[in-house]
Amino acid sequence: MSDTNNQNTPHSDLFDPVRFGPYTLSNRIVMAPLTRSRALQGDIPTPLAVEYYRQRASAGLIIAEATQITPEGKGYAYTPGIYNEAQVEAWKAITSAVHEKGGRIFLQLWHVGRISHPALQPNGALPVAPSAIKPEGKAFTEEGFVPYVTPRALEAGEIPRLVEEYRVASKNALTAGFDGVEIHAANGYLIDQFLRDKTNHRSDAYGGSLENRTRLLMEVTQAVTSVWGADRVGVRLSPISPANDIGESDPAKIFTYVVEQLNKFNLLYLHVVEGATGGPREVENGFDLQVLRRLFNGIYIGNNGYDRELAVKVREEGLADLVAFGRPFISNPDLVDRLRLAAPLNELNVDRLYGGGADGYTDYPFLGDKKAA
Ligand code: 8OZ
Repeated sequence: MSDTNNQNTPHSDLFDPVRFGPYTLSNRIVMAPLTRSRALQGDIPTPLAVEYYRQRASAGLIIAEATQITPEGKGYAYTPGIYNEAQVEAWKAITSAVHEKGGRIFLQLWHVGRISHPALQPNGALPVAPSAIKPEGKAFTEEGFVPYVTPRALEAGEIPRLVEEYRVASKNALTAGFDGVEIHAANGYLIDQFLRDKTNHRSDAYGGSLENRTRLLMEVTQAVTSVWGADRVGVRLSPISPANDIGESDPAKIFTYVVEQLNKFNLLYLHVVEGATGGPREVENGFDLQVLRRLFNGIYIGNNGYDRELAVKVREEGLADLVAFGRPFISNPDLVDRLRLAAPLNELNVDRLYGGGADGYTDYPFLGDKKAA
């Protein structure tokens, strides 16, 4: 075998096996966690998700879609949960299907905090948050889009229950056959709301200083690693993203501190949304995220706006260990083959991202498939 795939595509180690904690991944290409809003009543993953993830099992690693750890952690219609047995059983079918295809799959543990609405909450309660500050924007409910409300500030005495919910969800993920878990600390959801001074105005042990704002993430990481061991746990951050009306006066300072603190756990990986989530990689008032990569003592996964060229380049330059692709994985179940061969990609059907059934979910063609009539 030569070290080229064809004349035009010099070898990249993106396509080579790589050690990943206790695992060997078949390549360095990660399927990013992607909300698809197709779960059944009771926040149970749809049987269609078995086929969806099986189709994408050639990713070196799949990070399954954000999944609420508790009913209060839900912020969008039809997202799946990992807080009861029926959900665990449904996830088992998914992890088995991926494993049968030789893939690896982690679960992303999610609590949305204030990015929710009473229509999505048990007993129509207010969403919870570090502080009672209303986000700009609208929630996606079963009745359509409705403006966010002012959330209820969590009492300090409730935080142990919250951390316990992360621990139980972590155990459930283990029972469900996942290979590991990712703590969702990005994109303006609950943990990110605690980290940042725009959303955290607390005056107790969970607000104010860098240490206090980072405390919830530390406690959650402690709980999750107590179940999994640090070598099967990652954390996702989006340090310079404005997603979900989040904001911070000094992102470089808090996120440098966060990574220093995370280093104490010797986690498997750090997964960074580079830029504005789903948007430009360069943002105003950003900072050089390579600072975090250099500081972190585990594997660095880069994400956001990657194409083949950029992924190959960051590997050549050593700027990321693994590269996560989001939207390209929705429309290309065989994305790894297509990138390896520098083949054209299927177009994304943006009208079928959220909600619905197989359409725009499990019906994207593989290379060599006959086009549907
Ligand atoms: C898009 C739509 C709904 C949720 C995230 C979990 O931003 C999400 C999400 C993205 O992390």
